Parts: sequence; structure tokens; C-alpha cells
Amino acid sequence: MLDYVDLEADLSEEERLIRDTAREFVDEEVRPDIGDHFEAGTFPEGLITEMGELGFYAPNLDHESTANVGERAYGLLMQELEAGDSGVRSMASVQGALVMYPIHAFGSEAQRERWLPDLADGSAVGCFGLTEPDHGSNPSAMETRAERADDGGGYVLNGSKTWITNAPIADVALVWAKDRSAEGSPVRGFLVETDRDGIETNHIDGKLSMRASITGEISLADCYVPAENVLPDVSGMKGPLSCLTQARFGIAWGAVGAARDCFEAAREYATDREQFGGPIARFQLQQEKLADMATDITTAQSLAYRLADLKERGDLRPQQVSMAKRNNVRTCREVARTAREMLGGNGITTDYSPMRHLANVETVYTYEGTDDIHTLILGEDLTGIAAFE
Ligand code: TGC
Ligand code: FAD
Repeated sequence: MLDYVDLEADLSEEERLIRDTAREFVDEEVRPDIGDHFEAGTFPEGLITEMGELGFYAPNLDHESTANVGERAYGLLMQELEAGDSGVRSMASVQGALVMYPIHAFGSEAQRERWLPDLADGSAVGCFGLTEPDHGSNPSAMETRAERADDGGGYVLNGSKTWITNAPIADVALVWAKDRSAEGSPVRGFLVETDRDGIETNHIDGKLSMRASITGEISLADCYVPAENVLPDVSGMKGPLSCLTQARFGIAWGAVGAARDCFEAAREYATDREQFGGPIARFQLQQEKLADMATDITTAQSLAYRLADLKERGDLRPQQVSMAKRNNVRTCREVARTAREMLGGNGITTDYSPMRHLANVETVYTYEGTDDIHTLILGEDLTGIAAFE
């Protein structure tokens, strides 16, 4: 397995254990039939509780229901899951970074008790509703709104969210909406149980990317939630954007895993496949591709390791996460394309992983902030001038 600058040497026993557990899980439970799920457009739903039992949801949170491991261990977990499929890492990202993290960071004690144990063991599934049909890259323009209910104690939600991972199978949706009852209508987070009246979640079909992942819409029509379902400790865009920083950190690691899986498939194929009387790996053109891929993956992985160290000591800035998300997903996209090419005609099938990773990475390039948006976040950080306004 590619580890060109021996990063393995610096791993603790705990980090190796988590990485090896995730690698074994992917080898035994994901690889054998993920190609079939990708073709069928289904998520292997049996894995949801299995991943919970293995402690794969938000193990980096400090809570009695989670493992409380370090950020590098968490990153290694995301790396191994995405080496299997981006849909599997997405499952863990959404549940952990986008639902459990905000409940842990901004929720009440009652919300933590109600949801964290069930989300941690996979007996409940959560989803994160930020994107709307008319507001993707600019969520602060969202139209979903919360108004005080007549009883004065709760809220009534109206609006719609789209492209929401796991919405159709979720037990709880964390819906971000503008609170019209407060001065300036700040964005607040609402925990909406999906069996309430007034909420509907519909499946989005026809995806040609991230096919082994469930995606849906959320429609809210006069959906009542009691006041105790509002996340009490955050108000404004900082709430959802803080969650995105957590998930983008995981994606920066995950992209390295998918890229590594493509590289390994290409290296093995090039050594086995014979043309012109010998393995194609003997041709300098093929060797250059492998050398470029290995170098780019190693660079991306080094950035991910550095990010984890900064996060561990509390010094990580969102803009640094943007740099890593942008760079590592770009690397993955390029590596997947080159690996697919090296596999020739066989490379376009689900018998090999590169084309599946290549299709998935189009989503990863777009969600959690498009490549363009991360470019502009970096541009603002480097110049002090925001391009968004
Ligand atoms: P802005 O005015 O810049 O900031 C508002 C407040 O938020 C703070 N902040 C952040 N905090 C933590 N992490 C970040 N990344 C943060 N970015 C900003 C900021 O300091 C400020 O705080 P305060 O205290 O001063 O109020 O915010 P803006 O509304 O102008 O946002 C700008 C922009 C364009 C960068 C932002 O909207 C953005 O990132 N857009 C991209 C949208 C996006 O990424 N959507 C993702 C949806 S979820 C998803 O895709 C899940 S897929 C998961 C899966 O399946 O794996
Ligand atoms: P738009 O914002 O309309 O962008 C279209 C194009 O315009 C892009 O190329 C973009 O880079 C470019 N663009 C936009 N603004 C600028 C600018 N200022 N300067 C230059 N170029 C610009 N969202 C959730 O809330 N929860 C989820 O769980 C979730 N899961 C997802 C799962 C999948 C499979 C997919 C595909 C998406 C998911 N999303 C989710 C939504 C995702 O975050 C959005 O698709 C993404 O933020 C981009 O928004 P958009 O699709 O509306 O594109």
C-alpha cells in the first residue's frame, strides 16, 4: 500500500488499530459488492449499524457514547472508508460531522442525551439540511423560515431543502432556517424528527455520481417543532459553517483514500497487463503516470496529516481546511482519471474501482463547497478582499 514517506512510522498504536479496523471492514464488507450497489443506485444499508457498532460515527467527539480518539485517527478512518467508496465515507461524514458534531457542540443536554447514543451506534440516522433549490453555494440567502407557533412555545417551519444525503432514510433532520421571530432573522438549527406532520423527504433519482449513496429533498409545510428542538447555543451562519469545517476536514482525508485506491488498481493492472510482449508497466509513459500519481497522493496525504496536528492543538483555521479540501479533491480527480486511462477498456467497468471513484469525485468536487468557492475563500484569505459580494 502506497506510503512513500513512511507516515506509518509516526502512528500511535490506537491510530494503527483504527486504520486497520477500517481497512479490514472495507475489504470484507464494502469491496465485495460496492460495484453492484453503484450500478443499482443503492446504499448497502446493512452497513449503517455495523459502522455504528465499530464506532465509526464521530469517534473524535468527547462524549460517553463515542470513542474520543484523536483527529489523526479520525482522518485515517475517513481515508480508509473512502478508499472503499465515497458513499460510505459520506454516510460517516454526515452522521458524525454534520449531525452529531452540532448536537454535541451547540445542543442542550437533553438533545445530546436523546440523540447522540442512537446516532453513535447507528440505530438512528441523521441528515443535514442546508442547501436549497435556489441557494447552494450561498446558503446565507436561504428561504426556509421558522416562525413562532400560535402557542408561543414552538416554531412552524416552511421551505425546502435539496441534495440532502440520507434524507429519505433519516430519523432526524437538522434543518437550518431563518428565525423570523428574532431581530435580523438569524439562521438557527432545528432538529426535526422525520415522523412529524408537515415534513416529507423524497428520493432524488438519476444520479450518475455517488450512486451508492442515498440523496433526497426535504419539504417543510407548516411543520411544527417544539422550542426544545432548537439548538440553543448557536445563532447565525457560524452554526452550519462550523459543521462544514468538520466535514471538509474528513473529506480532505477521504480524497486521499480514494486516490490511493485508484493508484493501487493502476499499479497492479500495469504490472499484470501485457502488450507488445511484456507488462505495460515497463513503458516509460506508464511509469511517468505512476510517478506523478504517487507524488501527488503523497503531497495530499502530508497536507492531511498536518491539518490533523493543527486541529488537535486547536489551531486549525477554516481557510486551511479549504486549501486541503480543494487540493486533495483535485488530486483525487486527476489520479482517478489517469488510473482509469491506464486500465484501458476494462477501466470503464465496475469490475475495477477507478471509474466508480472518478464518477464519485465529481460530487465531492461540488459538495461541501465547490472547488470555485474554496478558491475564493483562499483568495479572500490571501488578499483580504472578498469576491463574494
Ligand atoms: P461569512 O460572512 O464569511 O461568515 C459568517 C460567520 O461564519 C464564520 N465562518 C465559519 N466558521 C466556521 N467554519 C467556516 N468554514 C466558516 N466560514 C465562515 C465567520 O467567521 C462568521 O462568524 P461571525 O461570528 O463573524 O458571525 O459567511 P457567508 O455566509 O458570507 O459564507 C461565505 C461562503 C460562500 C464561504 C459560505 O457560504 C460557503 O462555504 N458556501 C459553500 C456552501 C457549502 O459548502 N454547502 C455545503 C452544504 S452541506 C454538504 O454539501 C454536505 S455533503 C456531505 C456528504 O454527503 O458527505
Ligand atoms: P451552485 O451554487 O448553483 O453553483 C453552480 C456553479 O456556479 C458551480 O460551478 C459553482 O462553483 C459556481 N459558482 C457559484 N457561485 C460562484 C461564485 N461566487 N464565483 C464563481 N463561481 C461560482 N447539501 C446539504 O445541505 N446537505 C447534504 O447532505 C448534501 N449532500 C449532497 C450530496 C450530493 C450527491 C450532492 C451532489 C450535493 C449535496 N449537497 C448537500 C449540496 C451541495 O453542497 C451543493 O450542491 C453545493 O454546495 C453547490 O451548490 P449548487 O449545486 O446549488 O451549485
